[in-house]
Amino acid sequence: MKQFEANFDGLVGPTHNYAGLSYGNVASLSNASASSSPKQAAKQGLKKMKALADLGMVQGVLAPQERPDIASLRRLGFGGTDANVLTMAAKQAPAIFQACCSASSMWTANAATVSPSADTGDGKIHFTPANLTNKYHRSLEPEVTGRILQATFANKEYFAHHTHLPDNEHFGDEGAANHTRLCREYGKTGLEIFVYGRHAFDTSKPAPKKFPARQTLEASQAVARLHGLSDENIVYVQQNPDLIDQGVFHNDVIAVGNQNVLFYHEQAFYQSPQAIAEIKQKFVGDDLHFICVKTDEVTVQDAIKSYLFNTQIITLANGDMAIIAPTDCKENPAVSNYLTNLVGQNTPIKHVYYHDVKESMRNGGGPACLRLRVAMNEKEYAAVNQSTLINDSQFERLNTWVDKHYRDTLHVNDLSDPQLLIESRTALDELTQLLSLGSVYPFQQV
Ligand code: SUG
Repeated sequence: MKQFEANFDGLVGPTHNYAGLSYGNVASLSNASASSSPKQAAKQGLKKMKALADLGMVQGVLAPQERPDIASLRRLGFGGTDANVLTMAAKQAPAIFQACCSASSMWTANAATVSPSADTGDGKIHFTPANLTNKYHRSLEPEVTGRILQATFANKEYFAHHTHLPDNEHFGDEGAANHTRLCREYGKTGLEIFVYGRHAFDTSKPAPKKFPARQTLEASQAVARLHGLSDENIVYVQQNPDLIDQGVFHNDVIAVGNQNVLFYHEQAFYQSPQAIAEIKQKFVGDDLHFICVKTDEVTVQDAIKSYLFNTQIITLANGDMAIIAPTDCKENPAVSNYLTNLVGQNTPIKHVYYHDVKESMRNGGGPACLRLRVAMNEKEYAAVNQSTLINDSQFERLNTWVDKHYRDTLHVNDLSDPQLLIESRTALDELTQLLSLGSVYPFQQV
């Protein structure tokens, strides 16, 4: 049976803006209060999805969330009409209000951790939505994310959905952004690498001093248990705490893997030699490529600015691998040189394709943040909600939908405009029909 990896990208929502909400994420902080373009952002994302579909990849789309999140604001005591909730919250608690307007669900690498059927105890594909407890704006996502995932992967014969982990920092879970799977073939049992930032229940262990470690070891272990993974197919690796303090807020900002390739910065992991030795020892197969980028080739600062490691490594139909990189990598001389040399080396990576996803990059989200990987076989593919898959006609429909509903520019001061809420709900209502999702949003359930 054919086996492959599908990418499900987050569709950028109509309230995409720069509010500086993510302490520890350099781009988010430095672009706070800049004007955004929700229309351009959504189109840049769709263009990347279409390009991957055109390369022969299976490409899906995950719907955005309902924002402004009126239900969360009501829970915090803002009442009256929806327009009143918006005005009062924006005036009395602007930071909380902005958090409730974020389009951050676009970064679907943080939507969930996914284990393919070849790895799990019951032979189903398992999904655990990430609880994203470290940032209030992101902690609003998991429930609706769970509903969207269930509407996208609805068939219970093939897909198992878990509730997100307890909403507590001890179990802080950021999903696939801190999870990489290595394998010989997508349909064969793989090695699931869980990268965590700190130990929640043992504070004597190393941890960053300045910026938060969003993922805990205990959360990663809980996800592995829920998915029924075997110990011999798991490696837990601690992220280098010094790098978290420099702005590497997720592992996918400094490392990425695909099949038999692990592409990472030499400073990515705490006790790196031990981690690499364990990966080598547990990986089934002998053709494993460790592509380790040295600091004198690309500094950590250049890696963070360009998002060299927030690239997608994909396997093309002819078996070659390609890197999907943000144009920011091309604009950085050290990184661009590195990539040009890399494709000429003796590794499976033979091509680099650059994509402009700058609207997302300004909030610290590169190509890899925008996608959730789901390795699957033909039967599982047939069981996916087919309206969520990108082909020429669905791409056209979604582009037209963006043109119809999205604003060209948006500033944080526009977020309390009651008209934006109406526009956003109208757009999402139509989207649930385009993607055959049913009623996944709170406003559809009242
Ligand atoms: O969680 N930025 C996101 C970026 C997520 C990137 N994802 C991965 N690395 N997988 C975050 O920090 C910024 C929103 C704002 O500031 O308006 C934000 O949420």
